[in-house]
Amino acid sequence: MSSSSPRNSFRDTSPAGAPGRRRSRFTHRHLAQMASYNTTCPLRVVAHIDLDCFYAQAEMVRLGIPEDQPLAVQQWQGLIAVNYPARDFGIGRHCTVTEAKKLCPKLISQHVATWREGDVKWAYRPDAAANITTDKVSLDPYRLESRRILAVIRDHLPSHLQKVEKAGIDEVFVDLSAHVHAILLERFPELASPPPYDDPAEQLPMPPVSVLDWQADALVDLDEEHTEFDDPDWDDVAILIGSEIARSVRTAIRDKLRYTCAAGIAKNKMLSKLGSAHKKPNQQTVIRNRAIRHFLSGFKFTKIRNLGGKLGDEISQAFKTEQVGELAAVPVEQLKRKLGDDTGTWVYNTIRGIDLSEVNARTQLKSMLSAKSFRPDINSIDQATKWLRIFAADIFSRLVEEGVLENKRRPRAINLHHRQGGQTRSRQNAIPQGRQLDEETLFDLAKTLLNQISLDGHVWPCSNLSLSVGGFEEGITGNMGIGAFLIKGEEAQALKASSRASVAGDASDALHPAGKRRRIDDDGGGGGGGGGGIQRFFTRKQPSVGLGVDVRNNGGERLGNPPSLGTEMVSDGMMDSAHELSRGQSNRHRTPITDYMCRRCDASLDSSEAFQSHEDWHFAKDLQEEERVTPTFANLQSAAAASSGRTGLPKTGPAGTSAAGAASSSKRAGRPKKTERGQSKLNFG
Ligand code: DCP
Ligand code: CA
Ligand code: CA
Repeated sequence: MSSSSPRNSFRDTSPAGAPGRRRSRFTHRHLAQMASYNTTCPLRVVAHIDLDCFYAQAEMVRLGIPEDQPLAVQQWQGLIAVNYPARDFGIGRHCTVTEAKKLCPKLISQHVATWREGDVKWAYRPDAAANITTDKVSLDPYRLESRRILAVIRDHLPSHLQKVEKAGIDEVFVDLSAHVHAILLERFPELASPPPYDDPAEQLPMPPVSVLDWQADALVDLDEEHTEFDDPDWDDVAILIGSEIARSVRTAIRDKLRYTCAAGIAKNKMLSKLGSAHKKPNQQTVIRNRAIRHFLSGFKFTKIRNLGGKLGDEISQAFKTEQVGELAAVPVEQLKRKLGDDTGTWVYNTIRGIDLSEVNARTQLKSMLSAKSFRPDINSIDQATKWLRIFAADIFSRLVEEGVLENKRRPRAINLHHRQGGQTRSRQNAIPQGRQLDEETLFDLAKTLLNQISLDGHVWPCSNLSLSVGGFEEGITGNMGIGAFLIKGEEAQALKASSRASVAGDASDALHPAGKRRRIDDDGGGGGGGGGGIQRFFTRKQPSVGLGVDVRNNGGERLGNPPSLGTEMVSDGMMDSAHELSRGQSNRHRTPITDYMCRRCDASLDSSEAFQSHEDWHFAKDLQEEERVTPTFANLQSAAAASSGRTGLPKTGPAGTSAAGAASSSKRAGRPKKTERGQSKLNFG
């Protein structure tokens, strides 16, 4: 709670509301809206904080490596993170270890930790890179660091004034509005007095400041019609306070854990995310409202959250441009004609920097997944069982982190997903409640599921197995009645249904991008879209329970396979016990979810942004491999590239508009068959 009043950075104060002074553009109502995180509030302040070269920093911190030493994180022969000193040598994620070492012989190339059969825990192993067939990557070290960082962020912000959304393994959105509001009232007591005539529509006095000290922040230039000599209004002051808070959060992370990060501060998520990527590493960028147009006009719209991928391609083809500046000249009617009403409106607003999506304070983990793609395929139940042992150990150790031994949280369902070429099969079962969960139980359950799948016959060779648990029960304490351990009727039915065969046979299923399989939450569209959001493009059978079965979209494609743990399939997440308890109260038997699964490597991403960046990575890798075709993968390239159009669909657009993507969904059918690429690609969070 150290930062509720970051250092004051205003100069040249004069009495507020002095005679003859102009009034603010903002009203008392606007000011009040800040306190309630109203997403339409024009004084809203959102920060996006993203760790610099995260996995690489995690290794540097762990190994005590000096900051100027080039280092990359290796997974098999590829690199998955590269620190900034190494980037100076031209090394990037596209490099192989050999190429990178050529560019910089003193590069430290640290392999990720792996699980190995027979060992009880993951470990950093000198020979991991040579053991792709026997080892399985563990990202636990990064998850743990991610969790520590989140804890620092949350500890640093006043508990009653924080709204933090974990948006990926190394990034968060923070809605700072209520916090900034409190600081505004503290610093400018005149704001606390009631509005004249008690009318909230009355304008505020102008801020009693004419110069704001932005310290070391990268300030985006103002739109043409504004100048730095214009007096700042309250939105500038609010964003300045937001940037002070962001800076103090970054300092806390640095001081306590030795990590650096970048931040973007603006009035919404989309802009703050673009801001954090603007200047890296270890810097923050402020996008004042008066600078939004100028800032966005230089971007390709495909860089904007949710505007990449297929939708971005469609737009650039339809309007023959990739530039925001040029697309902004297109009238909304024309956008609607080409893209449909909802998508057209959504795009129109988005490229103008309008994004009313909420910062969603969910920070908990919803499920856990442990998976392996096999190269070569495996051929027997014995081989598969060995992997199940590792998966069970992997998941159990993460459950212990989550407090399963103390009965803080425990999963209620387990799912095994099996892939054979283009065919996927999955089985799900309830995890017996009421007694201590242990690794052996998980292993036994997994074996049972495997046996059920084997009954289908013809299940070998197998190219991928993944085990997941989900349906977490929250905050179970010692004195709860037996009811707490029972699955409610509706859920039980769903579970029963889903433990019957759920075989998805067609090749297109194997290609289904995660966004399409995303389960639909029934919380009324927390992202701000009410019933009109992305939900409209899907139907579902189980209205409220995260243990649903198959879901088909309106095109008749299968959406729900696997892992049928419903919406609770986010594999990486963080837990905060206080927060969790409060959620646990209202959501004892169900937690709202968003879920993006990558069908290429079984990564589970917990936000569309994370999914998008993940897909970007696959895409870049595909391109790179096209240039460096190895005989083994030669036949996979074009299909992989062709299927890399992403579907991390935007959730909801501004009020009343619904998600983009409708226009493109009809064109997604019938993609070419793609083969799994194996874990050498990536194992993401
Ligand atoms: N990651 C990965 N594969 C990707 C993208 C990311 O394995 N395609 C992992 C490694 C990264 C971490 O996730 O360290 C965070 O991803 P970022 O995209 O935020 O990239 P970095 O943090 O590495 O770099 P930057 O400093 O550009 O944010
Ligand atoms: Ca990062
Ligand atoms: Ca990131």
